[in-house]
Amino acid sequence: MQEPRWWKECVVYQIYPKSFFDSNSDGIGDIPGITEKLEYLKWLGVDVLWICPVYPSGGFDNGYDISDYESIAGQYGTMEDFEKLLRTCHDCGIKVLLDLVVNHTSDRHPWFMSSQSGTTSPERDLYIWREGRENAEAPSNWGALFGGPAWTQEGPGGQYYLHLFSPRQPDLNWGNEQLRQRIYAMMSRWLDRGVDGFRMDVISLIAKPGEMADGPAGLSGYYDPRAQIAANPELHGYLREMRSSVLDGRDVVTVGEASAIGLEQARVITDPDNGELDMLFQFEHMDLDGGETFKWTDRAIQLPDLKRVMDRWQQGLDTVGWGALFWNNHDQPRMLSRMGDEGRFRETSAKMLATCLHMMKGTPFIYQGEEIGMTNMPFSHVNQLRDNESIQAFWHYTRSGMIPEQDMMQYIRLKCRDNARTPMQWSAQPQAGFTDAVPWMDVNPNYPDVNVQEQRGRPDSILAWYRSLIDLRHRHAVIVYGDYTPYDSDNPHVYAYLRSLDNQTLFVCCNFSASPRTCTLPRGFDGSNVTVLLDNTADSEYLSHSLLAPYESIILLKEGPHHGATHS
Ligand code: TEU
Ligand code: CA
Repeated sequence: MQEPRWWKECVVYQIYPKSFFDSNSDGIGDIPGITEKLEYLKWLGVDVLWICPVYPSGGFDNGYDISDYESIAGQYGTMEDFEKLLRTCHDCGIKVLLDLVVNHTSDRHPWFMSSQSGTTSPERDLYIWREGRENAEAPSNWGALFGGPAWTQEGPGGQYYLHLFSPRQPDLNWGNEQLRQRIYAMMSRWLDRGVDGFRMDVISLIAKPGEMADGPAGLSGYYDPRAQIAANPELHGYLREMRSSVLDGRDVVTVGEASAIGLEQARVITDPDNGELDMLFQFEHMDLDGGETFKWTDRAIQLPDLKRVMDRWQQGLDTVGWGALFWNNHDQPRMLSRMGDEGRFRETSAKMLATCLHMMKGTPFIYQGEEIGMTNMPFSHVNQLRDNESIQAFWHYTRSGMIPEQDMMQYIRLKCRDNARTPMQWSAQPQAGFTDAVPWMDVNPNYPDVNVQEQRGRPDSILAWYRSLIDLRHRHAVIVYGDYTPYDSDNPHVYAYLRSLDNQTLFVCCNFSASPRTCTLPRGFDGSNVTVLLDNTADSEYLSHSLLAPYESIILLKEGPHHGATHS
């Protein structure tokens, strides 16, 4: 069994503050709004909050372009509001993680303003500047994730600066010792305030290779360097230095957002013996419905692919390392719309998806609204969008003629990040009880039927189901520390797996389809020593006939020796 740690036994709730709850009627969610809803979060049973950036920013990427790491943006409140939130959380036994965005800053950060003031600036080297090539070509054909080149020239004949996301988000130079020390000092001051750890934004990309050479260009005409950067072994040195400079001796947790990281590297990064990060988010399962035009396709995630990826990561981190489990976050479309059913089986499929994730090995993350079955937004016009990733993509692909407008709007509805950023649906009151002003972003029109208030009193609601899953994790060590064994791996419609610890075996079986499906009971699970911990389907025929109803998920607990994954 892995080394017991508090953050392995907890459930984390991710809050996107701008869309969570507006306490002062300006249409924007804020920190006092989070404090007002803590009673709900405590009732839900979550142990930790991850709060997305609330710092002053350049306003380009909804806070992921920071212009001051150590204060609070006025729209969210004051530092006193934050300290009150932190105190109130700790008083009710909830820990708080902040978002650490240190791969880049805003171009409005004073550090960058100084750096770009000229080649003699003492802060020039805090960022990544390179000479252009002949005939005013950029230093390399690297592309930015939000479109266009990853290099911007500071002026005629001037140098170029690197920005992996957008020109408004210049990348910091982690090769610069002074920069690293500034980041570590800032982290230490937040931890001294009592913060319990960090979610680390694109931490896998901070170590740029010395040679930033051209790579094979994609359809965009640019090369996507993220996999190459993430593979740079220098990353481990920075993470170990961060641990020894800031984190050692503190009982805090670090969660790396590690796009483009492979399993082997993830094992190195989260192996506690290496002193790097405690856990990380991998994204292979979230990229399964992408294509040549990035996420802008109507391709869907296929269950066999999801099983292959999740089984590999579950087994890969089973004995060494630790994963952060998620289906949803502020960058992803709602998983209920992506792999569940928004119609007749909305509640059943939402519960099934939750079961499948929460019984796995790793720390589960719930993204705001997921626990009540919020779905994607039926966007009808680009003017409803607020995310520059979506807006820039819409105009790029339609104006270039690569994707017709109506197709692009369909891809936007399926895949855009705005889907996750519509206001939290608290009640059937106007604006879903999120605000009594005009919200910064439209509320999903299904809020009269999908909201916290309607579900909080209903024992068969999605919300009640999440509370039960969280409670099970708190009460059963086999869910946290049990070994993971795939089961019926070739079944194209059912995702099943086993968890085993000491004398207990858990069997988790999830029908991902709208039709009845079979999945043979594992050997030894047909006896009297089996308990049904949860089943989202009344009058289930699974135990009697191995028949799963549409989107049925069932959790069985067996006391006694583990027979392994072979069929009965
Ligand atoms: O996301 C990193 C990242 O790669 C995501 O942008 C994701 O791959 C993409 O949005 C999928 O479309 C982090 C933050 O979570 C995201 O909100 C920021 O926009 C990004 O970094 C830059 O800070
Ligand atoms: Ca507000």
